[in-house]
Amino acid sequence: MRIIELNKSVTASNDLDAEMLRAELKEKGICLINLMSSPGSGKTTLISRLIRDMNEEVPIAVCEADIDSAVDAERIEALGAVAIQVHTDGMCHMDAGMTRRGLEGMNLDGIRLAFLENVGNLICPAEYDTGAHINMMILSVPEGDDKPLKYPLMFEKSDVLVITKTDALPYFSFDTEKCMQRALALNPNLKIFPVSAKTGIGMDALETWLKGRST
Ligand SMILES: Nc1nc2c(ncn2[C@@H]2O[C@H](COP(=O)(O)OP(=O)(O)O)[C@@H](O)[C@H]2O)c(=O)[nH]1
Ligand SMILES: [Mg+2]
Repeated sequence: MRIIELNKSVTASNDLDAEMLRAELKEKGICLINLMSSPGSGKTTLISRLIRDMNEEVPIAVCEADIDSAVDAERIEALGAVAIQVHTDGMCHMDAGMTRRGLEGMNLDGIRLAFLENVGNLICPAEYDTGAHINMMILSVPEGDDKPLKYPLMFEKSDVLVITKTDALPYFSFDTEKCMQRALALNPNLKIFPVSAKTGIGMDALETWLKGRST
């Protein structure tokens, strides 16, 4: 009986693919950010705000990963940034090979910051190295401050946590301090930015940090 350990071998080669992609992008002066969160937490809205605020100074490209549709890539392209949509054939995450194919579909000349908007969920994307230089996750206020307790791997694997929709804080019992403590207990190196992509509050600090990483 022959048994193929698909999970293990796929992950092993994915880690190598990811290292190669990371090195190649660095060589080209491109910083790749893997943006992960639940569906509807505000990934496309955050990227859109960053494009409006930063694209002239720091040219941005976006690879949108979804099971279906092209609405997100269309939203990004309408803002004047380079964009591509990839469909994951039903898969709930992006790996390094898929990310490479998405990036290869775009003209990256002059691009300094590339976003991968990963498939929306807090579980599978945390398990795969995409080749990104920065893993960024979003937790939005309506989702609740207990999410670090329920999805610890995502918080452990992320370099940056953006707590978004802070304009909605008056309407939800979301304890920002408690949420930050829970996240930092899992990952003491986590950088945390509370923002509202709608009103712009808190975006300055995130954008200054991103500019520092894209040089
Ligand atoms: N109030 C508020 N709504 C937001 C904010 N960011 C996103 N949204 C809304 O949340 C919904 C989902 O946003 P979207 O960016 O499409 O989420 P995605 O599925 O993670 O890409 C939309 O109705 C947005 O207008 C925010 O900072 N504040
Ligand atoms: Mg989206």
